[in-house]
Amino acid sequence: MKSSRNILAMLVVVAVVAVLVMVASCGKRPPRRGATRGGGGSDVTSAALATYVAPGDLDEYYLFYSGGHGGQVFVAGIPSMRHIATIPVFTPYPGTGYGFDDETKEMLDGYTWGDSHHPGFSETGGEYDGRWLFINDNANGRIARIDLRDFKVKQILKVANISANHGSSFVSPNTEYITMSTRMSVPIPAGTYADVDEYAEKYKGVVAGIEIDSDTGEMSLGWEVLVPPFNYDLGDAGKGPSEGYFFWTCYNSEREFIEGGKLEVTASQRDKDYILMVDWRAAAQAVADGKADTIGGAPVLNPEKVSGVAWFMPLAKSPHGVDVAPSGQWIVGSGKLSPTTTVFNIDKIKKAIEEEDYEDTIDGIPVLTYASVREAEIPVGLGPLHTQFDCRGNAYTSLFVESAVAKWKLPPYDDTSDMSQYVLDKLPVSYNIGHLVTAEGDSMSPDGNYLVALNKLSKGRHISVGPSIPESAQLIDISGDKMRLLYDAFTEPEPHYALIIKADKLDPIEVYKKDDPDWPQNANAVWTAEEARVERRGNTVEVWMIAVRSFFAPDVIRVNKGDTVIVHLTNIEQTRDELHGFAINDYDINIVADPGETKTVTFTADKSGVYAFYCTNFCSALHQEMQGYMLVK
Ligand code: K7E
Ligand code: CUA
Repeated sequence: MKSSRNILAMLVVVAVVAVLVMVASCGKRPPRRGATRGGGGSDVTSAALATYVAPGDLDEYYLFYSGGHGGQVFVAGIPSMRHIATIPVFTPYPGTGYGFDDETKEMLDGYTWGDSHHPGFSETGGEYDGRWLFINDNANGRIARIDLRDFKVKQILKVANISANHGSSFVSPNTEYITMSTRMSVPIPAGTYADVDEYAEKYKGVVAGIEIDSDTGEMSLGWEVLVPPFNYDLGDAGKGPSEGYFFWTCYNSEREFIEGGKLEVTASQRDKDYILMVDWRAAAQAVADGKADTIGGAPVLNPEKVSGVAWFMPLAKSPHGVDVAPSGQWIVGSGKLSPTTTVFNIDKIKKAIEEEDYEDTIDGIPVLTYASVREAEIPVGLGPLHTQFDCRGNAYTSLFVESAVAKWKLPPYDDTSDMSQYVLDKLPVSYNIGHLVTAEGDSMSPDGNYLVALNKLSKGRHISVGPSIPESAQLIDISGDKMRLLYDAFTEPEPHYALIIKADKLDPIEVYKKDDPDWPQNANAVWTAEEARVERRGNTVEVWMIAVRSFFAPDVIRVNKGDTVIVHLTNIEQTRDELHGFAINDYDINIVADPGETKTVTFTADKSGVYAFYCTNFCSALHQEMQGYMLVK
């Protein structure tokens, strides 16, 4: 009797601790003051209180949202939703001089745009570590790395054989690899010709793992896997029990492109498409063992010859998102043309692989038996696209067709007779939601509390700006049983995915300190007017220039028409936000140097005459006087 009471007491303690741990892992709930019963406030005042960040106060989270075909990343604060920065990535941006100086121009490599879709944070132990933000270019097979110490792009990597990199940038829990994948299959290597009527045989899909240097973040190609000519869509990285796997959805498993046949029709004939699964450790090992073919200079594994690397799992019709739950146990896939979301169980997947429980094989890739790997199908609603998670065991799926967010409970389920009982709430959004994101929702310990719905249309919810209207981003409180709409924000074209990170996880620098070992000195930096100079070597004129409130030294550059001119501009300020720009009129040049930064621009003086240069960044009361002349004889 006594011992059973002790056991009961122990169980109670364990339960209480478990609840505390669960609650502790959730972030701070948004204030609900106005909403409390008897509080006297309306829904509107309660929402206003929850999002109001008083002048001078700071937001709790950063929101990093992709700029789509604008090629940028936008930064906002949560809960205010105030836009605070634009990080140019694949597109020149004169506001920060990006794409005008030699270094960033070389990174852009002649491209003037990209299509940024999915930001991915670097992780340590499945948690956002605040070091780097990666983002894919859906147009040109590229991926970029932003350094979160200074919010600037440090590398853009173009990868062979990847055509339209959409299923990217999903990061493994310790940032060993990041996903890339082909959305529109083409013949490989690049430059190979084959007509679309040879699509099924000659066109190829490729998925890749990009290896990350854990000290520097430097990206390089690790491995590629040759896959059938489907369209590889979204991806995610396994974690916990599913760590070591990458997942990608794919559509057009009909593997055809019929001229004039409308892909939307031809790619929607089969009942099921697939999730592709790659064991990235096995892929890396196979490449190390010399099992890869070289195509377009890249190591490519062919599943017809190398087994144990890739598998398919069937998934209902034309899937879009695949999202791994925080525990890593559940893999959630949604088919755009199916009103359900499917939950797969990693234990069942591993068992099916071990027992070779296959229902088919496609181009050497085994297809796991659907009934063996599926855990449940949840009737979430129409047009399910993407799923995010909170800290309380719930999932949130965006419903494009229904323009709503569905909140549902993750497994386990006690009663599977009617799965609709596990759809807990639905909130309409305005309108046609694509992605959605929860606070730290891709980590192993989401904060929950806030969700941002990234909608494709905002019609009528703002004063009119003509035929092209902004997209809308709606902030939603998910800390209670019912979701609560807090705020409408609007964005430039066109956010796809976004990520939310706790503000205190980032500690950006304020200036590039002169003797900071973390930021190696630029070889062409000069810090005094005495060191500043102009040197001529044959037809090359090289200028080492300083910028400081409120002058340039030197302030006259004399060259001959046809000379190559190299200007190294060092902003010698060590005060926060004291930026200087350097623009040469009619030469299409505008570089901007942050405090302590050196930028180089190289150009040909191809027009004779007198050209003024000036500081483009308002820096002092005498900013207008900060100017000089380039004399071209
Ligand atoms: Cu759904 Cu490119 Cu992630 Cu757009 S994608 S919504
Ligand atoms: Cu320097 Cu304006």
